[in-house]
Amino acid sequence: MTLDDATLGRLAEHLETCQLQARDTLKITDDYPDMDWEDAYAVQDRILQRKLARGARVVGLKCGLTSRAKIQQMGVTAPVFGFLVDEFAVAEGAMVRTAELIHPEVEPEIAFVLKHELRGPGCHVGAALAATDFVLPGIEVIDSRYRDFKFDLKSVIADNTSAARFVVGGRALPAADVDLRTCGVVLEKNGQSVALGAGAAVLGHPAAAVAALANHLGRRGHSIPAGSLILSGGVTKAVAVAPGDHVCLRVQGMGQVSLRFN
Ligand code: OOG
Ligand code: MG
Repeated sequence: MTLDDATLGRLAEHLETCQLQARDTLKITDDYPDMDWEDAYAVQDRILQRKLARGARVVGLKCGLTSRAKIQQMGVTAPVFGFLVDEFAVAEGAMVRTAELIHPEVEPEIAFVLKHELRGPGCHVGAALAATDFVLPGIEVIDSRYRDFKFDLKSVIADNTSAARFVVGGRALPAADVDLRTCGVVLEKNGQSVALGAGAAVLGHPAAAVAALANHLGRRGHSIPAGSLILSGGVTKAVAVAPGDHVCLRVQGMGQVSLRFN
């Protein structure tokens, strides 16, 4: 850790205020170039503490920057992890208000729901699949608080990995009933296919992202609780959305889930 308590608290307040007021900011490493990974996750934790103090509920966890497409799009090198609270959850087919967001983009993801706790280190695809109750399609709406989505890894971790909204839906399947590597993913915007891929784009197998999350939490003395919903990360690059857009994600064998933006 390089940052003191007061600074961590101030950065968390700043980034959360940007989120709540839909205002952008410059990346925080511009002012704190020496901040380390622990500092970055400590700022994220403090944002969560602020939300919990106001009555928020944690509804899940997310992995980000787990596909080559996302890594190339954002110019970064390693996966990142964040939290999902109830204020981010959107109902299937619902309207997302873009006025509450800065510059939203959508990502096609595979969501996991665990039936057992998963505790790292040492988790692998097999352990993640064994702990999985079912998988289903999910659209994540990311909205970096950083101007023009320009950030480095530490800044984006502190900003809860750009988490803003998400929806899951379609058809939930037991993980054993689908080959998550070859399973096709098609993201449509206003009826046109705008991004497509297969599950293997996410670390070779989307369950590898869940295992990486468990290993990340394990290093910090935590685990993924049973019942958790986990977004395993965008399969393709993210696609910008604007008022009037309708976005539909189709995942092979798992139906579709959609969102509208106004
Ligand atoms: C960071 C979050 C990336 C994903 O699925 O890869 C993410 C960003 O690109 O703003 O959620
Ligand atoms: Mg994502």
